[in-house]
Amino acid sequence: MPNKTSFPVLTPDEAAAQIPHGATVGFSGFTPAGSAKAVPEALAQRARALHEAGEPFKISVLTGASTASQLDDALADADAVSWRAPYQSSRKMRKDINNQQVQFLDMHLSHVPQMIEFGFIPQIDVAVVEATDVTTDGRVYLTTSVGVTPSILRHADKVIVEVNRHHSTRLWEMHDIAVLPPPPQRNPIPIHHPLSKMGTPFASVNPDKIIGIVETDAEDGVAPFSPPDEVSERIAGHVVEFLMNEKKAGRIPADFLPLQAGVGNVANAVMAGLGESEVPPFYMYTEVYQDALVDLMRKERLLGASTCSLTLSEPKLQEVYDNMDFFASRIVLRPQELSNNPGVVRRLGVISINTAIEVDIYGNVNSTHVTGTRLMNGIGGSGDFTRNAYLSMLVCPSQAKGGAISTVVPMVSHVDHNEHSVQIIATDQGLADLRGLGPMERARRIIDHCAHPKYRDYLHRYVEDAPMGHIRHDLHTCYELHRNLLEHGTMLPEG
Ligand code: 0RQ
Repeated sequence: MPNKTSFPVLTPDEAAAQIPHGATVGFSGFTPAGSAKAVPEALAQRARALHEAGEPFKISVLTGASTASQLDDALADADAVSWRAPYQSSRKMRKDINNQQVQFLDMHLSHVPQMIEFGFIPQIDVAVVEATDVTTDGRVYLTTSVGVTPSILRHADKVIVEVNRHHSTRLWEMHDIAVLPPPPQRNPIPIHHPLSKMGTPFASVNPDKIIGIVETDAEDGVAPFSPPDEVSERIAGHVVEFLMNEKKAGRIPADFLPLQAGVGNVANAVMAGLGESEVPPFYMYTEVYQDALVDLMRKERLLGASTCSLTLSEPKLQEVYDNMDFFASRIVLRPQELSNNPGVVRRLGVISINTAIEVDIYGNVNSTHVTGTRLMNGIGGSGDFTRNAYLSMLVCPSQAKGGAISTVVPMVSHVDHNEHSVQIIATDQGLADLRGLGPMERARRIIDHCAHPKYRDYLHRYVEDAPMGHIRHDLHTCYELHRNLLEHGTMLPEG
């Protein structure tokens, strides 16, 4: 085991006092897992006190992905953020981004480490990272996520380590950490199997940059999943049936292919459904390891997983910690540049399953912006996987907001994944396999298989009435449903 630390021990307030107004701060965290907690919470309090005294205090916040409530929620609630990247899921932060109070960079998660390495985003003044331990020679043993932390540690001017005693000190057994050299010195990445390892079990930092450690025992605070609702179960059913048929047809090999699944209840339902299906035991090459996977692994339905984070509710995380002899060799935790690496995703033949906000009749997908303007969370890793997967699937309920919204529309109001990358769309209504289809066939299949029956006639009429072209669109009416929604609160006012 690593040596004990001998860095100054700071209180969260003392650590927060080291971060000045205007600083760019790189925090650990990929989902709530492994997120810095004590220092950002203290920083939020400091910001409030400064604001009350009439002084400005705002920082730029860079993380791996979304974070624990002590970070994004707390800092947004204190109006302490001016710039944010690359992904978030906090209600208050979202509101501030949509009001232009916070500038937000919506980035592919696999790009973030190299953007830091190339110097394309602001210089990081302070890194605040969570670890189980840090040694005097600069080995930082990370907790439940790796995210972008190795690059933040390399590039920050000063470093604060939150040493969190809540986590298993055996987590390092799962970690596989490497930072890729700049091009053209990049050799092929030696990951040929989801469980291949290529790096070290710790992140490295120049110990002279460490200004102190903060001791904590805070939980990640991942919310447990509610049991899947009927709509999620129906979507999951279509996905599982499709994958079984692909295997029978020989398009998925007998020992299956690694899976990636996004976050949320639909993804959790799909994974639970796969566990109960006749799909053979499989591996995952994914970015988020969530609750359903613990049971699947214990039943040996899931043989192993490469991931960027252990995003587990507290009981599930404890189950993993209590059984580290079993789990440690079956899970690999990597930086997001490797967990989401496009080349590795293509090489391993990953099957990706991510969630959409809306899809259009030609297969373009909006995952991030409601009515093309209001950010929800961000693209996250969905593009890293969708563009490069062996089979790229996008799923969503056929309607949102109690039926006021059709998630199948003539033209998406924002594009995250385009028709060239999206192969399969599934909703509670059914599944559209778009492989090998031209635009008109795609439109008919998506409308008939995925749109809610209430919206099908409208969508068919739209295509038939649209001016001729390779892709038929009527630029006068392609956003009629969205306009109706904005003006009347529903997409089909008469329906
Ligand atoms: O609104 O929160 O007010 O109830 O969007 O929708 O159906 O609960 O689904 O939680 O899985 O989120 C795409 C946002 C789906 C998410 C998205 C409203 C709906 C609800 C949430 P309420 P659901 P989910 C791995 C991969 C991009 C990043 C990604 C996401 C809320 O999955 O952010 O995939 N994906 N990362 O009512 C208006 C529509 C709507 C709509 C849904 N068409 N119009 N509102 N909603 N469709 C993770 C990482 O990368 C770390």
